[in-house]
Amino acid sequence: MSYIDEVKARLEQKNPNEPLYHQAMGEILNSLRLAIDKHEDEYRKTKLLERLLEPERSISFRVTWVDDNGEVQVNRGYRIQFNSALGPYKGGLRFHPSVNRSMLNFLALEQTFKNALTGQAIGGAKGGSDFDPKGKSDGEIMRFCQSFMTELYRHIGPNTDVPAGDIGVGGREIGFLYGQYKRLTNTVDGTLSGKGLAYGGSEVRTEATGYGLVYIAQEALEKIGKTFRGATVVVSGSGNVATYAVEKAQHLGANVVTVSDSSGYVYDPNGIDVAVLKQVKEVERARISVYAERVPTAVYYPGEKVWGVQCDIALPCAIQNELELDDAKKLVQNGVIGVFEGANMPTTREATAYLQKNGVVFIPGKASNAGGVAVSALEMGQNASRKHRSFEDVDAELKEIMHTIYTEISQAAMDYNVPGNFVVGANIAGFRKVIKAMREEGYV
Ligand code: NDP
Ligand code: 2IT
Repeated sequence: MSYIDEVKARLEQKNPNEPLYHQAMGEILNSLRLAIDKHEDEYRKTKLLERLLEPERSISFRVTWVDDNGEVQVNRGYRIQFNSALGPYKGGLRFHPSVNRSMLNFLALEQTFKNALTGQAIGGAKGGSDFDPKGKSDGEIMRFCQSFMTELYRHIGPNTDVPAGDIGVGGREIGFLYGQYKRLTNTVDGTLSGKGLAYGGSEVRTEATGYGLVYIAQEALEKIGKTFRGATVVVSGSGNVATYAVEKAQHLGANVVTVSDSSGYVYDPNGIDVAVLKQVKEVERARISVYAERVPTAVYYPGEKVWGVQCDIALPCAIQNELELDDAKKLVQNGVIGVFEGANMPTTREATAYLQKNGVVFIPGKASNAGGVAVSALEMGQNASRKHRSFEDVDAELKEIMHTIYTEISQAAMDYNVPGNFVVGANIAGFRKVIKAMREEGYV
């Protein structure tokens, strides 16, 4: 059996009931075959893959809080500090009822490769809780965040681990978490990115993931003589990543016709009105169906996904495994040219393979959504130097970072004779950086 297959079998056995982790690990290992086979003996001897795929530290903890009815609630909190070879642990926090160890192992592993691709000195981590923020009052959110941080604070710090947002964790939650961190540590050191501009946040962090996604997609499209200008674009999700992907695609002249949430999707042939979208989702925290009640040209399709809508470009920006094989078939049938992942692992492996086989340009999330964490690292730099950079300055650097990522993943794919296969390119380019540091830092 090859070293890769041996490691894969052993890790699946060691992490039973972790399908998302198996999926993320499987995709990475499959891509790495070309890079590893040449060094199989050395890597086997130094147990390189076993080390790479075992998180350095996994923390899980009790989070108790009192709801508005005076009832005690108990949730589970996590932080997976996956790999610090390149720098302090860095990655978001997800608050969603589906959160479990498998999901966070998958996300922390992806984050390790993604952070390497940004070219910044940051390791990989992820955390969160099975807490469901939907329908909770501001007071409940605050008390939950304070209780969560009452345990987490001892494990993080500006040179140790810097958490940020992810699903269910945006500016409001980061504010509550950071306030409690400061109270407990009596330090103002910036730990946590995605902070408000009034207290150490960076310009462009809110926009960074969606904007970065569209920047890298535009570059890939230009290489094949296409562009966002005049293109019809389908976006899934209506949270942070989706909203700013819609906004930037529109800046570039696209007609974005959908957004969605877990209840259904909205189709607006006139193009999504971003001001209404922000009002409904960011201010009112309402369901996306409310958008269709406000905008006369929009139609709401309950319980359906966006992938059947005719488009040139698709941007999955909601959640893992939201774009399945049947969805990929519909997209190809409708003539899609490019699929660029805003979410983490939104496309199943079967769907990815189908899109690639049918000549669709496909960039995986660990490369295409890296703009968010990249600007988080710029926020860390601003906090360390106590300098505030302008919107234009940070935006220009974000664009440059996305360009460098595109160049590196293209080159890595070419090095292994699979030009245009950005899945292989991203995994190999990320792997090379992480293992170089791991080998130089010794075996522990
Ligand atoms: P948000 O919480 O702001 O938004 C999440 C969106 O996805 C909501 O519209 C939500 O709808 C929708 N959604 C959640 N579950 C499902 C589901 N089962 N089916 C369909 N839609 C669903 O999160 P973000 O925008 O921050 O994150 C979106 C994705 O992008 C995630 O995969 C995240 O890991 C990834 N990402 C985020 C980054 C960031 O900077 N925020 C950076 C890089 C990647 P509902 O309200 O109904 O739950
Ligand atoms: O998946 C991700 O890259 C994020 N949720 C952002 C992480 C960060 O540290 O900004």
